[in-house]
Amino acid sequence: MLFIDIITLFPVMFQGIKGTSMWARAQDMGAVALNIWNLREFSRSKQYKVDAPVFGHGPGMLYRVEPLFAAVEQLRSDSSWVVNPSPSGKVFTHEDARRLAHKEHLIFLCGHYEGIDQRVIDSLVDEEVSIGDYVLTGGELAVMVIIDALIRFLPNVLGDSQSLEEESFSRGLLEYPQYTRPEIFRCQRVPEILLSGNHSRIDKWREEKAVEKTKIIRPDLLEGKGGM
Ligand code: 6GU
Repeated sequence: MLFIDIITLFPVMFQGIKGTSMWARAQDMGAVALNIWNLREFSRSKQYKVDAPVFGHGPGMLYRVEPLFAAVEQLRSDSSWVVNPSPSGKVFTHEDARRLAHKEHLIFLCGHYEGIDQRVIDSLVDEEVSIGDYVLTGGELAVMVIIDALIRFLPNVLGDSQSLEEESFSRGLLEYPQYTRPEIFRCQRVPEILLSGNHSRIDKWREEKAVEKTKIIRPDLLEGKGGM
């Protein structure tokens, strides 16, 4: 069982996803235990203030250190791994999802405004992760993306274990095109070969299509594979 604690000022953002689809399934089967904590409840100041202006000059508010220290120090144990989502972190990949899925306990911070006080990062955070080269208004969506990606690696969460192995990125290729019924829709036919029943020819066709697509859309994935 993987324990996940999320510290956020906007717990409501997680309510929908927590009870939906694979997230619900993973919790129901005991693969993951998710707890959402309101950062404000860890603030001891009268007005429950959790933010303050940045020292120096320029605009922006930061998360104060005290509530974050109180939260992490209450929740963590020796086996905890603290992740701070941030556009200045290392870009999150399929391999990071697999690696995080093998931890015992993950604690996610969700910064807003301009971010969090550097002392939190220096003393509490094990890893900073970005989900891509753009800026979100807060860490919650990034945390959802990260958890969604890692949940797929928890044992038995995906019904058909093949779908994990065959997918894009495990093989370093984008996914080949797939079709279902009907065979003809608005004059567009399903490629004949997929109806042939010939598994080895279908596998070969899928591989070719995957390489073709990867060359056009993500040539960087083929670098170093002798595929260019
Ligand atoms: Cl992890 N957080 C925020 N706020 N923006 C991002 C991000 C994370 N990754 C990309 N942009």
